[in-house]
Amino acid sequence: LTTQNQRETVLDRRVARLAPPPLYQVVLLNDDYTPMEFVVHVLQQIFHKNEEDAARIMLLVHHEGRGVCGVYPRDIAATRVEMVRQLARAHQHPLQCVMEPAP
Ligand code: TYC
Repeated sequence: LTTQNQRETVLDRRVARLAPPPLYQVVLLNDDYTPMEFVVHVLQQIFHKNEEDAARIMLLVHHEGRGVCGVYPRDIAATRVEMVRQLARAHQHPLQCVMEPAP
């Protein structure tokens, strides 16, 4: 006879054995031409940042040359990189976005 508790224990062990997915950081790169307002818009629309965080990340990239917008499993990171590239292209801005394994 298998009790409900025993079945839950088996399930818990299976769940616990799943390795966490490798994570990737999506990084925005600075350039001299993309308007600051456009970068803030990208951070709000694609990375779901509030206006304050979006402005903070934009200024970090502006001053430091690059900055992390978010950390995600591979497919989600890749999709967001592609969305940034498409939006930048559509508006003819040279904004660059890359993904790299999270340290
Ligand atoms: N450096 C740009 C400017 O002065 C602003 C900018 C910020 C561009 C962040 C790209 O990822 C970027 N208009």
